[in-house]
Amino acid sequence: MTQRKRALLTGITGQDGSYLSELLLEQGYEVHGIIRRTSTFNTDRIDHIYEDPHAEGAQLFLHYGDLTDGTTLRRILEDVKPVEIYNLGAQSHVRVSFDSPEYTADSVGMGTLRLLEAIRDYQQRTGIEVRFYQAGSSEMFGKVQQVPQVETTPFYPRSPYACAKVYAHWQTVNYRESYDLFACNGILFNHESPRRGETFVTRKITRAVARIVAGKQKKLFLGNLDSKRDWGYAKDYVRAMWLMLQQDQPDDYVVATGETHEIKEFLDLSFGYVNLDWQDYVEFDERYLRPAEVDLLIGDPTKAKQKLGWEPSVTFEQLVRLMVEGDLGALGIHSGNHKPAIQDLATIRENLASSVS
Ligand code: NDP
Ligand code: GDR
Repeated sequence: MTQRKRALLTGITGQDGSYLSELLLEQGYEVHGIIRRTSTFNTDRIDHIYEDPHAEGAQLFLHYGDLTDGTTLRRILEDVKPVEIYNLGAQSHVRVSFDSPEYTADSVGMGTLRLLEAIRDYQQRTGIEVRFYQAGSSEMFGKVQQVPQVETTPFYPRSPYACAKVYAHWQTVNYRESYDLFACNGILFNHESPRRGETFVTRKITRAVARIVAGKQKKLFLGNLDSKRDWGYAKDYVRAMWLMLQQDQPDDYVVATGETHEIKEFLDLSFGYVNLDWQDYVEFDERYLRPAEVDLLIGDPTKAKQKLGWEPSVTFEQLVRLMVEGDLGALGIHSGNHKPAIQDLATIRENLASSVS
């Protein structure tokens, strides 16, 4: 019997960690994830694929650890003996990184270095090749210098988060060149899904749409609506991560749709989906502004298309619909198939009230 390939993920409880785990399990991997000890459960996104490790045939295993704790990372690596490691763990909120710059740098920047050091020693000692994926970000491009952004576009990070990601990016390149490590940087542009964290702008909007429809929320407070983002679907993007580690040579890749949209377009589509006008609900709150903003992101995924055979499968309109439907569904509101079936807010609320009473 051939042994299953073992993969180790940091950030398994996050949006991408959950989709990547599903993909790896489908591909026949044994999946190991590092989770943080928290006072309440934080495994919602992976509960549907988790099995009791005592159960015969269990393929998903969880280990307590933290990117700020190098000793534990080393111990987990020794125990699990993975052949692929995906470093997805991070304090990933750009606005929050201005409030907690030191912790952000520690988890994102130093965390990556701790993991790389552990892999270097493990690989040198055992002779086993470990392939490494680093979750890089379009935020590294920061201040617009060139559009669309490609792998060779210079970085100009504009937040503590982005500065820490640039550090992690170059450390990854350095370990590849210094120690012959199979290490890849994905430079991923924003990617979203119904599993997106609730405080990122897209999910904040679609969740508010559903809550407004359900009568649970009256207003939506947002910050800067002028920035533009290249938004794709998270499930497509984790496929690109996996493909990078299946190549003959390690390399760095931009993963993006090649289209950019304003936040106002996202608002138009998501509120429009339930026949509401966002201007009646959205209000400005300066607390959501950042001290420095990234105004325009648009990626050119040509290299990923040519070398990895990767393509995004979901359009911007489909992504918005998926997310609005996800949030409506979570509140028990079913909007019908792929069209704005919600005609009348009062009727929806009436139906909802009768379905829960
Ligand atoms: P999420 O914020 O959804 O998930 C982050 C994950 O990191 C969670 O599992 C979280 O655990 C874990 N984590 C946080 N701090 C630590 C720590 N100190 N040690 C170990 N784990 C930690 O992020 P996404 O899934 O959206 O993104 C995955 C990665 O890709 C991140 O590194 C992000 O910066 C990067 N990225 C994301 C993009 C996007 O658009 N989504 C685009 C480009 C890059 P917990 O559940 O306990 O909080
Ligand atoms: P971003 O995503 O900073 O691009 O980082 P986010 O959704 O937080 O912001 C996108 C844009 O929306 C503006 N904005 C608001 N943002 C939030 N979160 N909340 C608001 O109320 C709000 N109002 C306006 C922001 O100013 C910004 O211009 C995401 C994260 O997933 C990173 O980890 C990842 O690296 C990058 O995407 C690529």
